[in-house]
Amino acid sequence: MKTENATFIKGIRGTDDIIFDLKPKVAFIGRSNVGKSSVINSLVGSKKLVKSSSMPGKTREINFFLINEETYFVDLPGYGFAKIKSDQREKLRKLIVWYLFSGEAENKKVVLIIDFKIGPSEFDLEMLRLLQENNIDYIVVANKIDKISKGARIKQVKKIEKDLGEGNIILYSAKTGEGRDVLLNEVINF
Ligand SMILES: Nc1nc2c(ncn2[C@@H]2O[C@H](COP(=O)(O)OP(=O)(O)O)[C@@H](O)[C@H]2O)c(=O)[nH]1
Ligand SMILES: [Mg+2]
Repeated sequence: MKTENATFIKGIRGTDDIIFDLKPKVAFIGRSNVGKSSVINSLVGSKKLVKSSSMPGKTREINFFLINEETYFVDLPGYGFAKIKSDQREKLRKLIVWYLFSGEAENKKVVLIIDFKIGPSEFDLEMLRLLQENNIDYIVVANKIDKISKGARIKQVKKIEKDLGEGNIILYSAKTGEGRDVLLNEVINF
């Protein structure tokens, strides 16, 4: 599928009219540097819609991108980044938890991005538990599969599924575009 139109709308740090907009909102979450911005860019076919940064933990706002005038892609700050001062980190954690779990933002879906090579971190597992407890519609994407040879992938998939306690993950590479059609299908017009 071609994504024709992707526009940055705004970044928010707390409640805002945009979260009451009833268009579907797909939030991309994961630890810093896992490739959230890159995944969004690869989905919309742009190298620069979302700034992908070599400086982890830089996104401090919740950024809204409108895709084809019908769906929001929502880039959340990364969690679990150790180099951010702990009061800042706590602020970001609260912002993420507010957006995902306060119930203010409606019509949400969450794409939880993990690193295929590293597997889920403790933060990822905690996030997964919260998504399940709060009955949020979510999917797990394992990004950076290009870093592992095809032959070694099945073993890694099994390990990740065991760690997550579930077997429904999308294998993805923002670098090569592998998995793009499968993920687009999940996030456009869900
Ligand atoms: N090899 C590889 N590198 C990736 C992939 N996705 C992202 N990266 C790299 O990982 C780093 C962090 O990406 P970024 O999108 O900024 O992560 P974010 O902090 O989660 O938004 C960058 O250097 C990207 O080029 C991927 O699928 N494969
Ligand atoms: Mg980012």
